[in-house]
Amino acid sequence: MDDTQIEMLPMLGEFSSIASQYEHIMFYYESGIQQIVAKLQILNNEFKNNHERNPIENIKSRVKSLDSIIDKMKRKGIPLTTRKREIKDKAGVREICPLISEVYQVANMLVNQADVEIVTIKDYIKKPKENGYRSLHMIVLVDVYFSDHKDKVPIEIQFRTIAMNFWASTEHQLRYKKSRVFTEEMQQELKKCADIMADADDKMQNLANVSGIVQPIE
Ligand code: 0O2
Repeated sequence: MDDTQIEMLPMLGEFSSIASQYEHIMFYYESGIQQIVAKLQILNNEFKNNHERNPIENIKSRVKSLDSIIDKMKRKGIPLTTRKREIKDKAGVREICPLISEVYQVANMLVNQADVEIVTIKDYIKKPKENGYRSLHMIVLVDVYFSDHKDKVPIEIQFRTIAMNFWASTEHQLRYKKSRVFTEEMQQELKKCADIMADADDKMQNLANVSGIVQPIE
């Protein structure tokens, strides 16, 4: 099934047909997610075998719900009738590491694999968003073998530390809660919290470097 099918969103009046398209296409994205998650788990286990510690704290994944796709298209002013692949994070994997060096280490190990192709990289760790959001984002194409053909399935991977994830999860809830109060002051407070998280990440990284448990970031 082709990725463009979900993009050929008819008008909202034809919602039921979109919903059935979505059901079909979920399987395609879930297969890609399974591939990426398996790769990350193998890297984590190998690392544990060789170094007696895990660089990955947690792996989460999801196929974006149809409601979220439509919400995001509205938010970005993308017409629901577009045929372009405007929403690139329909399938997402979030990989959480204790340390910043491990975020980059795991990301490099993954994209060095022959069946994983980088489409885009956005490094919000080196260049955080204005609101303080930090994470390393990649969209990759991963090979998936089906019964009679191979497809390259696009997956968005967000690599973060535990501290970055703590901030982003809480900020997401505050910002997107339907009955929300989200003032300018709250935004400023959140930015301060993001700075505290960034400082904690740096300090933890320094401690880990000094202790010799990880290689310093170049
Ligand atoms: P959800 O509900 O988490 O899925 P592009 O895809 O390049 O056209 P986009 O989508 O803005 O532009 O890309 P970007 O910046 O890489 O962000 C994609 C996802 O990163 C978001 O998906 C969030 O998951 C996360 N993200 C980005 N910025 C922020 C932020 O400021 N705070 C938090 N908490 N998360 C952020 P969705 O669909 O917006 O949300």
